[in-house]
Amino acid sequence: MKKFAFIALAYLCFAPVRAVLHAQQAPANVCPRLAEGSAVPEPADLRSQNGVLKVDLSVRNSKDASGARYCYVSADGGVSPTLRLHPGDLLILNLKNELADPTHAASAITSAAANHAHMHPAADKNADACASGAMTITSTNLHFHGLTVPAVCHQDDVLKTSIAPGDPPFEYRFRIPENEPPGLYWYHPHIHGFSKAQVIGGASGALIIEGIERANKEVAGLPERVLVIRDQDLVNPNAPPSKSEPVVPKTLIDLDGDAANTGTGFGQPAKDLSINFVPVPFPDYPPAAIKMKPDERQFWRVLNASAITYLNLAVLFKRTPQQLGIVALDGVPLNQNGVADNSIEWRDHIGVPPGGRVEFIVKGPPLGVPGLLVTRTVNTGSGGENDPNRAIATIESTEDAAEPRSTLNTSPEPLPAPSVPWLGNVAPVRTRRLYFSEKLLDPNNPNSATTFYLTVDGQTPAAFDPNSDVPNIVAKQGDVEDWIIENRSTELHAFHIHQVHFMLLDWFGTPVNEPFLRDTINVPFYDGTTLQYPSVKIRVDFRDPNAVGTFVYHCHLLEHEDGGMIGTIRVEPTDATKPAARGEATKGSPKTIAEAKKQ
Ligand SMILES: [Cu+2]
Repeated sequence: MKKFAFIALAYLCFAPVRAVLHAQQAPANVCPRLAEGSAVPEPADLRSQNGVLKVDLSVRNSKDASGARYCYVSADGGVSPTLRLHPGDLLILNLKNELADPTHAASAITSAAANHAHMHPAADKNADACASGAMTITSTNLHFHGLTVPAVCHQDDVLKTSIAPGDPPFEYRFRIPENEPPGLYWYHPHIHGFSKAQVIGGASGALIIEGIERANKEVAGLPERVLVIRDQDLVNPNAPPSKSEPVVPKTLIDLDGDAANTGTGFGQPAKDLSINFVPVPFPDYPPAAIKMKPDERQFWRVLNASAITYLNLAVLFKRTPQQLGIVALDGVPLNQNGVADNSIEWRDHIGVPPGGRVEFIVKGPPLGVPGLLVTRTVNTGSGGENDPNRAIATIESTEDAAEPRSTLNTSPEPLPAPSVPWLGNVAPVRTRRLYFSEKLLDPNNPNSATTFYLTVDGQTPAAFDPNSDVPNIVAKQGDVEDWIIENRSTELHAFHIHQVHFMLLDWFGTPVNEPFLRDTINVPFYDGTTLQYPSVKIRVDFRDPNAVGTFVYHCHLLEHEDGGMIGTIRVEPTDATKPAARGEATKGSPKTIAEAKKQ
């Protein structure tokens, strides 16, 4: 559904102008994309050494016929590299903003060179990116999705941190907590009102906390493959659906150009997909190509970095779905509960919401049998976007297939047992209720602009106000809380909370008590027939001292987040975790930039 465009416009108008862009045409290859049908490349890897990963990244964009492209480029030219660190490692990431306004005429897009040479108005040198709060289409910042690092500037604050084009490189500097679960995390911009534009353009990358084979020895020694699935504006928006599809109702397009859910599993998707920047466009979905040795077992780490597209992944041999052995979701091994031993969930399809990750064991097809990675359709509700069935990549079995670059350790030392009781065994101190809702500007026109709300029950629905310092929720460090999140709209939403993970207790009235953690969960849509609005119940973990501070929860469909579906929570320290008293507790996880620099 369409976001309330003038909200974003309002931020543009009120945000201080901190840089004037110099007119210069961007080179076409600023953010390279591969040809349709290409072999799926591995993202570049940047690995920590001696406990430190120091990275210089520039975020860049350019514009071509199919829209604005964004990417991160490292000092050695790697595009949107995978950052690989171990628990306890220090990340020092210098981010240079080289963005230009893509909504401007093409001539206004600046090249990286122009940014370096000309974009330093005197006022910028003193602008404090930590306090700026300026959310514009050319400002940016980073969120380290899934990591339990403090929500403070230079670490994982997204409420005030805003880096303008022309600012000197901005330093992110924090230590990965010693107890961070090994798995797949990711980084992306979180600039309110403009996250969708940047992420759908391709601004995202994977971050891996190494050592998952220490959590689950079943994956020891397996070659690993990182697959980043992104969505992007349609390359062929005017094409009719492929003739090989069943006849489907005429596609409905809402005002912002998204295809409304057809409910058939087919028809024009709202967005195209790409896999490691190999586009797989509508209507023919020419698949990218993966080669594996016959019957080889690999460990696939899949990130749904889409701005609005849900995935429901399956691997087919001929047309038969194969069993995929899920080892971790949302960066956390399934057996992180300290109960299960080498637990693996075998499924023949896996739903992954925008922002979600899934890591699984997959077996390559036997020689001569064609394999296919697909996403099945996701029913997003009558108000949601169309996410049809489509191919993503062929899996060809061949003896001469190159091995992936990385292989997990063959003889891992097991991780220590968790130091806190399993979340499912902790009594919540309270239950809160929240709900998703939407409001049409013109209630009689389903295609009119929509505002998006995520409201604490009892409060008045209001689109997120980035200038408010009053949190929607105040919680206490050390506590565990149950949250019931209801969906009063006719489309699916993906609830995500920063800094912490949660356990799914109940999904649409069915107790599930999942014995593992997530950081993003689908909340089913209201179809007008049930007596109650659909809801999920989650148990949220505020025990980690790194989660102290003010941070956000929101819908991970970035169009919705940008349109107001976001709230703030302040987790207050207990006496034992107040900064002055923390001493030993803060070791290894600095709270301030000054503290980090001392380490
Ligand atoms: Cu949503």
